[in-house]
Amino acid sequence: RPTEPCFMQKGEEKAIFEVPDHFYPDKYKSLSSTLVNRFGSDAQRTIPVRNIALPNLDLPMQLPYNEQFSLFVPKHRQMAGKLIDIFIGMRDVEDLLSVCAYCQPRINPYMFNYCLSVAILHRPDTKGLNIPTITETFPDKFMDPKVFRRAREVSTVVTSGPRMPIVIPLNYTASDEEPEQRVAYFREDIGINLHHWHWHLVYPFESAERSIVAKDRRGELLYYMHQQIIARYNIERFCNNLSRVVPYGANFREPITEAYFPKLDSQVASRAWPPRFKGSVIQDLDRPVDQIRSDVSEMETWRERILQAIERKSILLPNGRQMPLDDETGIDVLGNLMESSIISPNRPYYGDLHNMGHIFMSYAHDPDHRNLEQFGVMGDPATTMRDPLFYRWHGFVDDVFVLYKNKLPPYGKDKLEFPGIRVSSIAVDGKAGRNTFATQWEQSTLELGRGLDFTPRGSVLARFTHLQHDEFDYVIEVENTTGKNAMGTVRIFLAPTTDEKGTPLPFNEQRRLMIELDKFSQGLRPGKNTIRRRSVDSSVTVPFERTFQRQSDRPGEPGSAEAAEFDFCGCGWPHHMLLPKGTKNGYPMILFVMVSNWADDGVKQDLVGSCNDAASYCGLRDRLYPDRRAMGFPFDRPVPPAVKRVTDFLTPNMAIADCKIRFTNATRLRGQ
Ligand code: CUO
Repeated sequence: RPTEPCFMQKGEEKAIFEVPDHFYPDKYKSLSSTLVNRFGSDAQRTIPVRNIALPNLDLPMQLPYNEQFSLFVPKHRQMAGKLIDIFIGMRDVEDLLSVCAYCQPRINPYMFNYCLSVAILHRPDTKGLNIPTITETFPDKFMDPKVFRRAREVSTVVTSGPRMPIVIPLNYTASDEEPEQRVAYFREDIGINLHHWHWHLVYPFESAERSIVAKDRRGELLYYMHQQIIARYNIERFCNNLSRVVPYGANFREPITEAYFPKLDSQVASRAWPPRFKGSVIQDLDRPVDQIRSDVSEMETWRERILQAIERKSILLPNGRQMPLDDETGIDVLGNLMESSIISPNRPYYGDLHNMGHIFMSYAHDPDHRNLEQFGVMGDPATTMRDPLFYRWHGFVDDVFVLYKNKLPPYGKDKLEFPGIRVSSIAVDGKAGRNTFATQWEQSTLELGRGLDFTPRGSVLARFTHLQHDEFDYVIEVENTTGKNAMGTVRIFLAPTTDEKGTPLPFNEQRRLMIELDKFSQGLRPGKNTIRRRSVDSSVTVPFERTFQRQSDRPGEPGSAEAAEFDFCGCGWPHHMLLPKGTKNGYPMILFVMVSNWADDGVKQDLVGSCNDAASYCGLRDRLYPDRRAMGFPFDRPVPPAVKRVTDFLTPNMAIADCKIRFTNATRLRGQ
């Protein structure tokens, strides 16, 4: 916190950091003893901070303390890259602590938090260290600011003992007149926004330490994780009588139909996040304050060059040579090129299309800073998924990747089949009945106390409503006729059966709407095998506790029951959003399963100590992506013209089942 550089609390114990005098910024120097008294009066422990030689912070300090910070702004990215390198480069944890004590009152808090989180994730000596989730440190990025006013009231009235949770309403950013509001529960879901922020934390764009950026199949995972978001959002739209997302990006000069009024306040910048009005058009940017000067035509040039590379299946390298995009790794190269990160193979030529897209859209309301406004929600990975435009932009980005994928040959039977293995059926078994998924609303409680800077201190609970489903089991019957033990990879997907008009989906469209629910390896004995798999074990999701809570150091409060580490393990789609909402009458879907040959998929590596429960969208920490097949396999490639329906696609090692998602418009309280 800005005014308490030397305070921390662990359990019931309070401790104070003893920092060398010159660590205090000039403005606090005369107050140092007052601060120590204010924050340290009830401290039981004093932690001395090492007096180290201080690094040069000129670059990261160029961002004013009370400004917004965005990973998408190139200048901010460079500043953050420098600070990450400083944090990573500290000799040991004690030195890291010292440099943090020095930086914390000087460096923009958003940037400080981001860079320290990246460093903690990547330093060998801090792996597994708990840090508070960003909903706790910066709750202002995730919820209606009215909550904070009420929190202040509550904490003034109830100065000790338990406090009543503050209830955050669902759907508070627009009225029912706005059709897009029907999917606000998805866009504004706290867990979904946390997942996205966390993903970009695990996959930073910039660092002198190349290995932090150049993770295994990073570009491909950027493609796949965002592709899955768009597929999930489109199904969510179908369930709410909305048509598919209309991609935005083929014509940057067209007005953007969707408005968005975020109703978020930045507590650090003391400003409301700016809205975007209906009919906005992105414009040339000239914002000296952010060191951004870029014309829309630049985006058009990058886009055309990328499209040309796809057309030729080959990219231009800085040395003037061409590098072919091959069938296996081409998607990874394209992901890095389009994102782009420092591992783009040719940034000077192909530019920074996706990141700058976020930037142009986030400044549509004040492209030349004449109104002294900051970026809108599109400019921050923690908030961008709130905006309908995010899905239009990533819909376009996905279409570009698909142009490339469509150049690849369809998978032949040799790639799809698993000789000797037959899947006879898949079914869903749960409380709602066979092949029926049940969804409803649920209210959960979050701790906001750490992100709120007022006294009396203590717990501040917020109660919010989100989608939830009843847990269920998959039951899969597999026959192994090879006469010996076999090892398979079980891949489970879910897709709608009809489009927004109720017309049956051709398979070539349906495959783009296949959402991954689970993937796991499975031993198969000779003969009949019945596989039962619990929905909570999904390889896509992380449990609720891990999405929201760090390991509680305050017994009796949320998070204390299940120790949840907040580091790489926090990345994962929130489990409460595993399934689309469905409809009252039961939204028809098909459930798909494939058992592929592990000999062709498996990656032999030691998984001890890695968080491997949400690897599908997040990968594994310090490991290879645990599946050798293309991400999205077997649906990532086009199919032969003869394959019109999913039934034409099936090989003996695949099965489908018709199922329904039945939504009940009722709210239950978590844990009841
Ligand atoms: Cu995640 Cu555009 O990459 O938001």
